[in-house]
Amino acid sequence: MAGIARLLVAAAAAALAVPGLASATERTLTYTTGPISVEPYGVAQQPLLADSPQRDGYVVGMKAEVVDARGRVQGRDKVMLHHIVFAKVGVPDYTCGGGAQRFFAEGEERLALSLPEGYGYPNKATDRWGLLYMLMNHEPRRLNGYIRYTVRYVTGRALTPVKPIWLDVRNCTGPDPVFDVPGGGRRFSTFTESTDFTMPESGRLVSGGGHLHGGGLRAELRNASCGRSLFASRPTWGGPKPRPLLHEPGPTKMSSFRSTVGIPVAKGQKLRLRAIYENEAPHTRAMGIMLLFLAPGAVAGCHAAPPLDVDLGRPSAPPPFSMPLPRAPKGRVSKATSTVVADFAYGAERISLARGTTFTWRFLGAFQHDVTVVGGPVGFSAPWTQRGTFRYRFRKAGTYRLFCSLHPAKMVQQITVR
Ligand SMILES: [Cu+2]
Repeated sequence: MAGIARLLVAAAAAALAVPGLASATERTLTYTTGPISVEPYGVAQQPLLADSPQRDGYVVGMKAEVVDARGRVQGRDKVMLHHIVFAKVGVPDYTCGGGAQRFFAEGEERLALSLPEGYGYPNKATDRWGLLYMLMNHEPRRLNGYIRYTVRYVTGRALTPVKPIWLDVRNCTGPDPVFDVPGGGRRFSTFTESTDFTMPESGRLVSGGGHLHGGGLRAELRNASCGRSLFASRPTWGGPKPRPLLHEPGPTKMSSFRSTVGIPVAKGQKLRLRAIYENEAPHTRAMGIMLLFLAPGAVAGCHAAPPLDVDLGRPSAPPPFSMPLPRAPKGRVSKATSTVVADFAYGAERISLARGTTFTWRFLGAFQHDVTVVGGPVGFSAPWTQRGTFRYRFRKAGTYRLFCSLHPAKMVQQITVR
């Protein structure tokens, strides 16, 4: 009897729900890219045009993952999703301008997009999407994978439109917006990079989350004009550690917020993003990003933030970490003060220098490479490049372990400074 009553209630609810929403639907659309091939222990990155919904509507949620040919999700022990960034092509970015509006990204922390009820990112059937991926294969065999992304999409109903605000402490600096945390500080010392962005319009921030790399403590959002802290996105650590380690592991989750009311921010006010890292050890090629969604609307003056619905995870301080080189450097010890960076090898892998020496790397490969400290007294790195030189003056004695972050299993170097 109770079962039948429940069925009747469910049927009545369904009948009531249908007429009011005539043609309103939320669908989960799934798209898969063409095959992506990554060499053993290699890194692959490429921009692609990406399939997108073919009807006018609103994106209300999104997530992406790497799958194999049979559709099985490849976990972080197999492939590391450095990042996948989705952008609307031909639309200026909110903070950077240009011809691609960044509206969703996933990194190692796998932060899904999920807007609060009633809000949506407007999308037209004619809009074109692009994606930029950077994947790292953690296995000793070639990865043949695909990026599969799902879009929760609402049609037939007007939602409150949101705009994506991409804040990055190294914003608009190109495809690799990284900075180096030098390390060598006392215990509990921190290193901060920050950026300010002046709001060109008023509205309410209804969703947001951060992106940090290994060593990150928090990504903090402030309204600098009002002297108010708005939100701090905090990292959760843990998960499998693939061997050999090809990069310092990043957070497995970053806390994010949603708010139907939204955090009020007025035109002309300055949003400040601070990426705060621990500075006892070096953390090279670090990032500090926060993606926010703004529902434009009238706001004036300073207001307290409403209570936020926070998906917290299990935040903690980053675990102490010392990165070994993926393989031992080979060859006799060189006292030269320069070396070449060729395709898939540094000219000399073992180097000994006197303190105060300036060392030069000369790039001459057919592919991009870099120089990245993974451990040592000071963290520094060279940008990805194919040509030119990079110089560094070694002021601190000790052993520096370096690799090319794009070819970490092949290109290693150890520099001992006396
Ligand atoms: Cu390289």
